[in-house]
Amino acid sequence: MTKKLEAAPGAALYPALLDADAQRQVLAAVRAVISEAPLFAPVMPRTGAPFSVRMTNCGALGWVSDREGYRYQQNHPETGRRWPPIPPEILRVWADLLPDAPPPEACLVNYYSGEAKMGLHQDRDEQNTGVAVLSLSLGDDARFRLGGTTRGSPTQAFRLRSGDGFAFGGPSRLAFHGVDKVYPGTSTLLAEGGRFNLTLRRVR
Ligand code: MD3
Ligand code: FE
Repeated sequence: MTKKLEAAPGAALYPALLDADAQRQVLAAVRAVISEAPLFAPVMPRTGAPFSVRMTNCGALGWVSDREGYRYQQNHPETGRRWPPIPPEILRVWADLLPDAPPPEACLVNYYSGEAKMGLHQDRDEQNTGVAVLSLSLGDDARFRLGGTTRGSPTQAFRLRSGDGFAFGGPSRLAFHGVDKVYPGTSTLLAEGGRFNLTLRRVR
């Protein structure tokens, strides 16, 4: 039923994975997470330079970045409270696409305003890179860039739309990737505009 495109070895794009109703349900769940665990403004290790995205997390572990470094931790950096659980609507998507994987421990929520972007990087703060990462996009379109496992390798660009899913396993799990830009005004899902990206991961 769900269309699946092999973007690269181990990288599967699921265009329009979530229909409009499912997007609204997942968005409502994300809003509830943010009300418990507010978006925070991460900064780069050492320099303290701000990210242009704001973030929060749900799940047993959340990814944070501050002057001390990048890491997973059990508590919100500002409230000190545990992250809220991953909502069932979001866990269901993981179980549907990755039926053989153990449940995710971390769900990073990134919010991109109109000007936000994310430079090319690898996700390697997880001890367990044998399980795929699952990304869900909500709101305005974005230009997503996917490279290979070395910084110099050629890259491909994909336009990610609200409701799209993308799973990165196998050799793509350690691929360089980033978000070049968002396209403001391309979705009406978020009243405030911009884009949410949810990234579900196994950490340990
Ligand atoms: C490929 N987020 O949070 S999602 C991140 O749209 C991150 O917010 C971007 O990169 C975003 O680390 C990209 C797509 C994505 C997420 C994780 C990956 C691609 C990936 C992990 C490994 C390889
Ligand atoms: Fe990443």
